[in-house]
Amino acid sequence: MRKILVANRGEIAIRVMKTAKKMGIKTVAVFSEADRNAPHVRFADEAVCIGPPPSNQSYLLGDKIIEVAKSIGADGIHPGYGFLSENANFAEAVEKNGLVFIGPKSKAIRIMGSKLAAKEAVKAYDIPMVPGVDEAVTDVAYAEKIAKEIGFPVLIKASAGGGGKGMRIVEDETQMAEQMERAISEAESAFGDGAVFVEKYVTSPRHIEIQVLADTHGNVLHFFERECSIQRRHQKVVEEAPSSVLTPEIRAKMGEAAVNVARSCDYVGAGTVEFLLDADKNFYFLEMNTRLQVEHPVTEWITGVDLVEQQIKIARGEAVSFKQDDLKITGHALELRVYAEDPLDDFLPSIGTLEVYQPPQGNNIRVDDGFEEGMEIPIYYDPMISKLITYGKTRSEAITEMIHAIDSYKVKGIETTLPFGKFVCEHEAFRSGNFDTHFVKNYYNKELLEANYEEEAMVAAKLALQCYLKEKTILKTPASDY
Ligand code: MV4
Repeated sequence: MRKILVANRGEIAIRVMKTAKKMGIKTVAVFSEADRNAPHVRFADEAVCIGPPPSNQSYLLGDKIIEVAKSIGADGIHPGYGFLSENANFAEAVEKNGLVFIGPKSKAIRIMGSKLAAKEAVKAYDIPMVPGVDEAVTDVAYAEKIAKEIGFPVLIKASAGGGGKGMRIVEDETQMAEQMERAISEAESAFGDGAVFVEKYVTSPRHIEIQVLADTHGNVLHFFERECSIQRRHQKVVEEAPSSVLTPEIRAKMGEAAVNVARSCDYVGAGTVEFLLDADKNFYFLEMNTRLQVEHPVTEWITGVDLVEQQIKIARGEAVSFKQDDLKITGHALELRVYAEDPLDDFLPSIGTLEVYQPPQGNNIRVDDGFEEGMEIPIYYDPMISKLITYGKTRSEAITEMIHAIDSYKVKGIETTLPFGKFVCEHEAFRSGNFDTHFVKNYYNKELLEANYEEEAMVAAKLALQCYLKEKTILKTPASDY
């Protein structure tokens, strides 16, 4: 593979190109008119404009991107995450045009894109799943019967769903008919597929996912877990590896289950298997994400493996050169997603120009970003401006490092979720590891953040006063006192 086109923008486009360059592979960026001056465009060896700012007129135009790739002589396409990354038709079209899709085969994307198909595929393996039905349900009476068997509360989920869309909690049987109707119509309008199913609702789960890598020679390895329970309205905020609650035994069992999920769909490349962990540490398979995930850097840091490099090698047909037993967890890594959102104003998008933008630096800090000082944040895309990743020998060291990194991250011109990240890192429930997916809802409100600001303002005022008093005594020396 001599030249890779990256069908994405922002931090992930740069992240992929960095590894391609390291491997001596040429890079091609595609960009919308809004991104003409974006860093990912300048970072690439070549760049091609593919259309107007809205993603459905640029970054989502699969056929156009394939045409660009062919005309510029690229042999592979890396989709990053989001956009076309989990579009089975795109993956198929790339291959049909004689190019390599740096990701799984379209078959695996299709199976895992449907939760019901995924459940069906993993049946041949012994994978723990939440009690419930594994077929589409349309009949309210049948749904009620199932719910009574497994016990309320239950959750209605859309088969084609993702990111919490099309999910409905049902507390008791009086709500079943109404919630079924809503879930089905929501699923139909959001995904064009009204298939829903019913599961026992796990009330206080942790969201733990396992990174896997599968090559075309039958090797499937796992790279341990990422803990992603700290999320707000299905948007992850802080991720870490390893999880503070897994024992080596559970970790090994989850890893083995994840490898089997990958085998069940003949997976190739990097993928992530999502699990719920209940309060008694039982784990259940939820779904598989058939892409490189936003939070992959925490796994890279604790394992020392460049996952993009592995993706490219696998796409070239190479076998993964190490064995499961070669992989070890070393230290602890945290990732904070920095969004252009105002945590004091219900996380509304904060639009504007990055008048000051100075990310922190240090041995235990990694910042993956796609912005520079002076740039405007385009309104057309995801509001994530960067990922702040820190490392420590222990979890506590990684947290301390994160707080320092947040403090030295200078951003002016827009509001960001950096102060919110600090709030999480300073919170007792986070520090003790005693939290679940309800952390933000249970513990966060803007008054607490405002109190933090006031405290900081007080410390700053006291320091200023100390300085002033000290200087005053210096100024009182006889020479200047006339
Ligand atoms: C669940 C659940 C509780 N019980 N399934 C949310 C998105 C999708 N990936 C699955 N999700 C959930 N499925 C059962 N049977 C709770 C969630 C859930 C959740 C999962 C992971 C991370 C954050 C979450 C926030 C709310 C609900």
